[in-house]
Amino acid sequence: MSEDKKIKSDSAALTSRRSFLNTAAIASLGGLVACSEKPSSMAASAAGSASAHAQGNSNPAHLKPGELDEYYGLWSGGHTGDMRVLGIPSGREILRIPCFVPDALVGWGITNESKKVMGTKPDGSLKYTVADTHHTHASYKDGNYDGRYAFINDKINSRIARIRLDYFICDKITELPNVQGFHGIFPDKRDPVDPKINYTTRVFCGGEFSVPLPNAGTEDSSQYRSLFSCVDAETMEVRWQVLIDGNCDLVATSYDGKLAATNQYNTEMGVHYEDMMSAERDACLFFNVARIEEAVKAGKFKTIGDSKVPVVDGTHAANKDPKTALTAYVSVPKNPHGVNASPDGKYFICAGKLSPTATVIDLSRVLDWFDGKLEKIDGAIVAEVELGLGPLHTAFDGRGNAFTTLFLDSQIVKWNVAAAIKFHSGDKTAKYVVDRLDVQYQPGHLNASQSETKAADGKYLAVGCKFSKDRFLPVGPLHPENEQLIDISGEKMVLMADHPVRGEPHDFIIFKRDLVRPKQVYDLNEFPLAVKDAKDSGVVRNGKKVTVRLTSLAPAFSMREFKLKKGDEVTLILTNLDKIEDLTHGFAIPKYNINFIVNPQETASVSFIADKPGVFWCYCTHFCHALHLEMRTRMIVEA
Ligand code: RUQ
Ligand code: CUA
Ligand code: CA
Repeated sequence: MSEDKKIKSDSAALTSRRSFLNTAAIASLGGLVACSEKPSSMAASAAGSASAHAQGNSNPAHLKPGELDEYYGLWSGGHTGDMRVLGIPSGREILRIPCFVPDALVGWGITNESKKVMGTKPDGSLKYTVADTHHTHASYKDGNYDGRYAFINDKINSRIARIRLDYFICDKITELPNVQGFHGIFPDKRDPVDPKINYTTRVFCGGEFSVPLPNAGTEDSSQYRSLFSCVDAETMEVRWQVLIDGNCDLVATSYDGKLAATNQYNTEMGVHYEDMMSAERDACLFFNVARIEEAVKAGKFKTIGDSKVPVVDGTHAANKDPKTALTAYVSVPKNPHGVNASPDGKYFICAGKLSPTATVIDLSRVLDWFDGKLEKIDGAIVAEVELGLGPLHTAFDGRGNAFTTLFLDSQIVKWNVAAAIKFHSGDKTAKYVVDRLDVQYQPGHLNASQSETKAADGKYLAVGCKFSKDRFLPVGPLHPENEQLIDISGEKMVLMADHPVRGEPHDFIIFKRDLVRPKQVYDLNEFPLAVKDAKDSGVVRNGKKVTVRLTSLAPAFSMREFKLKKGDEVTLILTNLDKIEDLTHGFAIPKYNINFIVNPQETASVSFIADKPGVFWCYCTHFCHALHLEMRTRMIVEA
């Protein structure tokens, strides 16, 4: 089929499917998904793998043993509550980084150090043990990743976690006050005012669900509101919040630091989903960061409940005059999902979800509106073009093309942004759809290599397919998800690989491996409790409070046994004195529900009551040495 004919038939199909979408079918999206078996997808998948095979052994997704990947991928784990690190293009999972929920491998949620990061109740137990991570994005410098941090959200308990990208560990978690359903997250890319600050200092967080403020449990939904929050990237404290009309969903930030935005699917502020779909248009809500911070400085804020965080007024009513407005509501079609910044710094793109369109918003015009130079804020819309059914998220190749997931169509559509703008401005000969590729099945997020940076390189596109159906061996009712990798270096997209992944990754970023400088050995001095010399080992008693100091050096712990008395309140500190890369030890105490690891030069501690008398073989759980099985110490608890 010639390119011309293909595009024509595509748009014909689009129109008919669009009218289908506008019928009551939309009221049962879930049903639509479950029964959308698509013979055309199967045919296309065969074609897709054929072209991958055509590449023969040169398929870059198939790395030879010992070969390293070119890119890192950071994946949010979904309701496993962790972050995952993948190598791209191989798709190999290299690490899971625990943050919000306990992790038995490393002892996250067991050690005192990890509990302190996670947050505890007054009795010392963990405040939360469930989480739902959706979005992860990394810190910037000069429009590219600087390898310092990644940030990730927990939708269930409205927490933001920071991951240090030197050790690939979580070092801070903050709970947002007065927010439920914290969903979108995005770091800023530079300061809106100070040109010297050309790196991330803020992280913006979108509150999706509206609640009474403060949350006194009222049923009257006219009292419910959502907040947009700004967290300090260094201190991880909440700097300010904005009270808004409607809700927040995903978040994007501009390359000049001046604007942040969130797409809004519930401008109706409905509490039932029918109400949330009642309006034909919703919005993309823009925040003028510099003005908000001026307002906070000038004391133009209130606080809510026990929270001390300043809250400025970003509602329609308080922001009618563009010259003083903190916020601007750009209208976009019905229940949009996803807002993404193009790597040229010019546009934010909202996908339609319940509308088959993408809306392209020109950021310079939004700034014009704030300056009183654009009469109507909707004048910032430079394109609103049809892409297909259920558009959700958009990625970029750095060559002017956008790639949008079509959830209902189970497709990725590649489209040209400049052509879409031309088409929208009246040139109906402008062909903006460049290519379509069926994916298996129902894609949510997608992202391309370096797509969220000025260095978008248009090589690989990963797609998170929410349903894998028939793509893998059946394993009972719970299917894995299917992460697919697509080669986007040419005009046509080529499917390279399928990977089953444990549920339920959402979003991810892919970046060049040389942008991070990971360290494999800790610095002893980072740990205030470090037992720096095996000679400092021992048991120190202060009444019932007992401190056990221990070191490890393959294949032995510094004490072969240690004695406690029943009822002792014990804190056991273990420093791994091994300096060799990859020499990690574990420490398990049978019947005391304790296991954790110490990496080279790391110190970790656990606290427990020695409530069970007996002999307990504390042993190394992490394979470290030929004498790994012999690596033990006796904990003797005297009755
Ligand atoms: S949302 S499938 Cu939680 Cu990222 Cu769009
Ligand atoms: Cu030390 Cu195994
Ligand atoms: Ca709506």
